[in-house]
Amino acid sequence: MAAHTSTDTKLVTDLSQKAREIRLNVLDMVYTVQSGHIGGSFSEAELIAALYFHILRLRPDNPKWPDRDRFILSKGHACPALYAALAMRGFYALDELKTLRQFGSILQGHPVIKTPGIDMTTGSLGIGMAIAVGMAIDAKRISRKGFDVFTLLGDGEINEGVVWEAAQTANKYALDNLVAIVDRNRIQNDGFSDDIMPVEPIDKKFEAFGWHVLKIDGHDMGEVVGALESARDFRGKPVCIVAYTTKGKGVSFMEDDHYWHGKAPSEEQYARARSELMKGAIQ
Ligand SMILES: Cc1ncc(C[n+]2csc(CCOP(=O)(O)OP(=O)(O)O)c2C)c(N)n1
Repeated sequence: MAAHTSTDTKLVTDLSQKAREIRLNVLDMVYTVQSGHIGGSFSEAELIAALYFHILRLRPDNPKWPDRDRFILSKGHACPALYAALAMRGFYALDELKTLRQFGSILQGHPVIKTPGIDMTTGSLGIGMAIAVGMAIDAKRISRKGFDVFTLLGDGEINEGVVWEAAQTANKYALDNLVAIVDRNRIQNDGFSDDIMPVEPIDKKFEAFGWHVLKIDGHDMGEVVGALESARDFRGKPVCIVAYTTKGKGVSFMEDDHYWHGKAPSEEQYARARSELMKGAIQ
């Protein structure tokens, strides 16, 4: 489905391993504090791994480096995966992950800009996309710093009207430094996205708004890398990547079940989930 699939097998294998580590860290942190969003963190794990370990130009020792690429997790509730990736990249110690959602922690329940590596506060669905458009306008027309901007949205999130206001603004300014990824895991917090508010055809909608669209299997790391590289290099239009994923990916009893949108596992569920992730039982 992707524009091209990466043939760099070592890169793809290494990034897949990072995605697995991200899932393990997410599981550990949500279990430890008994709070947080697993389902949407697991569906985005390959996307986050490819962004943070391959695509984004970042300096963990200088998180506010002005020329860095920007990433905005517009589906802000799924921050455990992002927090794990930032710790793994060295923005802060892995030990911080144990403080998820605790009073005074740098790792709040939704991303806040004070956290090293977080480019924007999000959590109110839709606003991340609008802010990404503003940052992309800055990079192209105001500061002209030339960085790229990536944002990740949920398929439930794109019900929000502000997403489409932002999409048409990106078209107006031909923001070819902007990539919006839709995590098409088909599930929101309490049911199937298409029952709550049908979102298809996502590809045709973005095309009608003037975007170039790629469709990928969001768990196939070759396709993820290929699409992100193509999107970054594409010129003339903003790019939307529709990534078909599975909510709760990697743990059999969490997959495709909205229960796991924001619930923490029991001791027995944690042990089972960890063992499945360690074995890579589900690829
Ligand atoms: C403006 C706004 N409305 C409602 C919510 C509550 N909310 C949090 S997560 C969520 C479901 C999001 O579903 P989706 O975008 O598909 O995310 P994913 O399945 O990838 O976790 C909702 C409605 C919110 N955070 N912001």
